[in-house]
Amino acid sequence: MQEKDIANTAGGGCSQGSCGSNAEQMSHLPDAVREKVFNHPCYSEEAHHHYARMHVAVAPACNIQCHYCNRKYDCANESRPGVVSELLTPEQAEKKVLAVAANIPQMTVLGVAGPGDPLANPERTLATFRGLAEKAPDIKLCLSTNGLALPDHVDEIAALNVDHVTITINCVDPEVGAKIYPWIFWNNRRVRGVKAAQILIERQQKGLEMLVERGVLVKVNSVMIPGVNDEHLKEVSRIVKAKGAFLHNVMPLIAEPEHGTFYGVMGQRSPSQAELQALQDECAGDMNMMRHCRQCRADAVGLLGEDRGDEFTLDKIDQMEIDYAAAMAKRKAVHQAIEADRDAQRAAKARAAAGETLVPITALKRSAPKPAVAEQTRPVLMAVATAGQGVVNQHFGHAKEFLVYEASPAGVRFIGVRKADNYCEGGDTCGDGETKWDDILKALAGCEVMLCSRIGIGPWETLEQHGIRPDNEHAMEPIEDAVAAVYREMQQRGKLDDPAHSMPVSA
Ligand code: CLF
Ligand code: SF4
Repeated sequence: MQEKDIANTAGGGCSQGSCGSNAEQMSHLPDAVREKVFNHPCYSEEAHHHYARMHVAVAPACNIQCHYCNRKYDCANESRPGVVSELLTPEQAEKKVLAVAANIPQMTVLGVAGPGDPLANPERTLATFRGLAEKAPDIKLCLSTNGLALPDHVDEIAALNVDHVTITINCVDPEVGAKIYPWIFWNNRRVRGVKAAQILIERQQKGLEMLVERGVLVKVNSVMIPGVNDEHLKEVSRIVKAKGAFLHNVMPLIAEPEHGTFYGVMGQRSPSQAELQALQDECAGDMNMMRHCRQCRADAVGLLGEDRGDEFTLDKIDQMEIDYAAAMAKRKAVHQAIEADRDAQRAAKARAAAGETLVPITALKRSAPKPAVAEQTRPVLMAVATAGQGVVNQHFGHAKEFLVYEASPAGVRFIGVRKADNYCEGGDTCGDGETKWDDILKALAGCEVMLCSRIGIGPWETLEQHGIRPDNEHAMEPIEDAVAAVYREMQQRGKLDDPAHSMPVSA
């Protein structure tokens, strides 16, 4: 099979429109592709519950200007704007990666994603990869780029076994591109307007084709900018899939005046949750969609959604003695334990689906005491507080984000991530901390249930007053099983009869 065909096969098996690499969705992939994605937290939605990534900020310069970027901050193609990362030399980066790998054995992927464009700084980026390919061969290498310089470096990227490349492609039409990119720096001069966008688009498409030809998995990131490229992104999705991209990650524009970006200052609005989800669903007909992106900073460390960078500052790393051979053995053992755990979760899910235990959402109609009518089978959004491992295992008060799932008779599907500041600072009296209810309620908009491992009386009552039912009965259960079980309970209690609850996602 040609490499291009291998990448394209990923598109066929994703019935729910999420990343096509969950357990059952991975089964159809060729072994070579499955090996590349099974423990990559961005390329596999399931893996992101178990495995961590880290970024090293070695690439300060950029060769284009995006209207959503302020050069003081990290590259907004892969990161939230408004955060600044600590710039490292390739040698410092190498040291940091070895330190993190030894201390966080779940870390499987090293990405270079900024703070500028990694391929506008090719010496620094490729030197980092070269050092790590030799010293830490068990770590997957990953790269994120705007694509302008990509065709010049594809051969070296492939030679260094960089298996995953993200290209940010916001348009395939130069007229649209001219509204996003005021200029590019090309062949030692600044090019502006439609011409600039045309060159950038051609280089991105050529880079995508070259990577696919060489068997490198390509993820495409797109920033959804309402009124500029939102409708157009459906065409982008179709085209990049046809060229062999593995995954499409449509991210919301984040534009605030205080970030000092062109869009922020001009009042360009961001998409709502509902708009983002609707576009992701429309693109999903043609393409595997990533819905669990956290828009990480360029020096992020840890599971997606957590940032343990403070544990690995240069001064702290200097104090660490690292025996990487011993660390690799430990990493291998930890990865085996994770895979055993994933296998057990899959087996439990298979048993449930076969009707042996609880939560067979496919059996919802079988087990419900009342005949199914339209209102009793409406979809329900549920938010989940989790700290990883794919289970409901976080206190409500500690959640900095919620994973949102939709349950319906068709099954449980992952919808996306909603960020929220945590409610309290820990301790046994969950609920005593400072309330950030505006943020939390915005994050939970449209959700009828919030599953967590624990919650205090005060926040319980507040959530109920806002029409969100807290549920801590399913602590430590696999998330999808827990969501399915709650849906079945709602159906059995007639809670799906009230169509007034079938509210759309807002915020
Ligand atoms: Fe980093 Fe990006 Fe590689 Fe992942 S992040 S370079 S593909 S290892 Fe992942 Fe972070 Fe989203 Fe990026 S969640 S911002 S998609
Ligand atoms: Fe900023 Fe990244 Fe765009 Fe460069 S590619 S202008 S760093 S957002």
